[in-house]
Amino acid sequence: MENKKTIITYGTFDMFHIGHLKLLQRLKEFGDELIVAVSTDEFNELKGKKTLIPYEQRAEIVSNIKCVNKVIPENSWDQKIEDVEQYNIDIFAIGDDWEGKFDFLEKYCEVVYLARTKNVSTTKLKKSLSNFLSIPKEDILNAFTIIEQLKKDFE
Ligand code: C2G
Repeated sequence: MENKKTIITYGTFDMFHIGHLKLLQRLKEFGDELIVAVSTDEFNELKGKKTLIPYEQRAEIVSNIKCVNKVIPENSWDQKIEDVEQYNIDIFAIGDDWEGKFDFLEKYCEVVYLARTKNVSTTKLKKSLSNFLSIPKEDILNAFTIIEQLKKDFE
């Protein structure tokens, strides 16, 4: 395809959620090919980020997202310039939680920071999961008993 536009983004994509999906879908609208560099487990340790889902599964999920054309591993902070050159990248894009952090790439390609999707994050998902799991089992059982009783009362 003549003057095909290629976009690249980087991320952990742990517990894949709607915020990740909306970002990737918006990125694909910028061009024709979307490459996603998924942070390896080792690199996440460097980032100080604890992930629930191992790299292989995170990479497989992202590579099966309709708008994603290619997944590569993100092993270090320093691979972006090399990736931009190797894959003939036209646009580097990432969520605006990184605003300004990757402006050095402007010498090699367009740099775009996109607004994050509000009210969803892997951290929030983990928190609600741990809140739910911390409810004592007897309280959950009691709730079910009450619901069953209410259903009988209203029969
Ligand atoms: N994101 C978003 N909306 C959310 C959550 C995340 O748009 N509610 C975006 C982030 O801004 C990022 C991408 O989804 O562009 C992936 O988010 P993370 O998995 O948290 O990625 P991060 O750990 O920030 O890794 O070299 C760059 C780093 O690897 C980025």
